Amino acid sequence: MLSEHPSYEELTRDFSWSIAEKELEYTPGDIINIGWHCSDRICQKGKADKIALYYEEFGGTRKQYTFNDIRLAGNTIGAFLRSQGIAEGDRVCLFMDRIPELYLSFLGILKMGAIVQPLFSAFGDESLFVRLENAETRAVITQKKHLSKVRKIRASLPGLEYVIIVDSIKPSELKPGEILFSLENAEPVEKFEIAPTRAETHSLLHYTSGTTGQPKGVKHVHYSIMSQYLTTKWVLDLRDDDIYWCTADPGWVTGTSYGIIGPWSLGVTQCVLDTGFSAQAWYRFIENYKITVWYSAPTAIRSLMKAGDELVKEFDLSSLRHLASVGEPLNSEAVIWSGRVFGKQFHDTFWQTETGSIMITNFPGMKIKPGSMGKTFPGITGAVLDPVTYTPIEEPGNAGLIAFRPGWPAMMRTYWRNEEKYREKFVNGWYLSGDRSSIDNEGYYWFIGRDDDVINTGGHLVSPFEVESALLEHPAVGESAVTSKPDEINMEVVKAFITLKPGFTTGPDLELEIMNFIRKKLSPLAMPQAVEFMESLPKTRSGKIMRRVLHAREWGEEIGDISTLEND
Ligand code: 6R9
Repeated sequence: MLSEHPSYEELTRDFSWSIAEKELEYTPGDIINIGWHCSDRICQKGKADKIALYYEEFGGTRKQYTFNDIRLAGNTIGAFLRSQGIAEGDRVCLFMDRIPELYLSFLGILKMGAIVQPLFSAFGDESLFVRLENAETRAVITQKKHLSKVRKIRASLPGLEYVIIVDSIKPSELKPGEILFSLENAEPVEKFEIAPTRAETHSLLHYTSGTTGQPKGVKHVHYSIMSQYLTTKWVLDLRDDDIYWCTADPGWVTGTSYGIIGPWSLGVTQCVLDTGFSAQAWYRFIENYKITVWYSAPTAIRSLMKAGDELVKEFDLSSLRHLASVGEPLNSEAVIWSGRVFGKQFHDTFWQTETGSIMITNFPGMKIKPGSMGKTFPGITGAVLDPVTYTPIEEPGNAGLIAFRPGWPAMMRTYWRNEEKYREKFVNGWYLSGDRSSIDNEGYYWFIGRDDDVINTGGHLVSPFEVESALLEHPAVGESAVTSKPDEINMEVVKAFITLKPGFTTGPDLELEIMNFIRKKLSPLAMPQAVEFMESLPKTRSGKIMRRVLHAREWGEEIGDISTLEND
């Protein structure tokens, strides 16, 4: 079984990124464009009539697109944006559900040389506002159903010149400055002049949350395709006849690196299911499309486990050949369970918005150690560092900070207009991931936890700072502290601790009101699953709220040094 894959040693020996350059026929200095590589080039390789995308949505609508269809759609959208006056280097935000236009606009924006800024469509107006303001976004492409959120903030965003709506809206419903663009009614553009983007030309701006300050825009370049192409081929094991399903939304990096660029740069057919989670719907989708390679996340896998083994037996899932997971710790039970019910174990992969591509993984040809993330991808030098000296810990099994030597193609180039925060990520020539793990004597990484207060709920990062700031905007809230609490399915969920302003009284109504306030302003992910009203919050003598005291209490951990606590 294992012999059909090269061994880890073979892959790592003499590794060089020129392997990807050669396969993608790229010579350093040439024009390189992700949009072109994912569509035109595939057509030129004789796959114009191959299906690129099978799409299905909750209501049952199905659509399909060949590689020639996506090439044409990319041209048509690119030409439309150019005709409107959108220029190379402008930030164009995608604010849509997982409809085909999202994927096709992604190609179109890149083809005309602008920068894609994907944002999760469940974001509320506040989450949207801070990211559009920070990026000085010039255009938003959205759907009618999300338009009200854009309208609410538009007056405060003078740089936002274009709001483009891609689905059915009556021209009479449009407000000044809003433009209707229907791909179905547009004249397909056969010949399009691709922008002469180079390796280091800016391609994507993905926002990610840190512990402090506003979310940071992670800058990626067109050359990142080298990493995404090769990791998709070697780690996700995609082959020409595969039918691939990445369950991530392109509002997050997995949904772009491996939900668009990876599979399409290889000319592989992929499927998109635009629904929320439902075990039945997911199994039915795999059965109907005969999905062979499936890339998902631990929270989804745990939810499938909860739905039970019996349900699995109602579907024919024999098409599945390779399974992989990312985003949060994949517990060994989930790996073992998947081996039992699907006959295939999930292969864990570890990476970040900042790394742009998979860094640590269980390769198809490698022994899986359930509970471990696996080993570094060839060409990646990784280590766990001593948190004091920032030098590699040589002793196997000792915990340290996960760090990588920069230099792989998909590494972020900076944080958008925040060079200082970017520089803080490097010490002694190492890029600090912000996560902790140990490495065993065979080079396998064992995840321990994050090294900051960022909450990873169901694989999505939430900044406690962002939630705390939003809470303060509620009229009843005096002070707030946000941390996580354990959760069976999502590993952790957001919990808010609040003191009230004089004149307000605690109660379940207020608790619900506050939860909804955050859901609408930020997103359902950032919404606290619990609100605890307190007389006062634990603070240092200098008045800083001590989140870690609350965190330790929620998790039943030792509180540690609280000698600086003011109100103990
Ligand atoms: C791709 C993506 C990155 C953070 C990362 C870490 C956590 C990702 C993981 C994992 C344990 C894994 N994370 N993969 N934790 N095991 N296999 O998720 O990017 O949204 O930037 O999140 O997610 O904490 O630092 P991003």
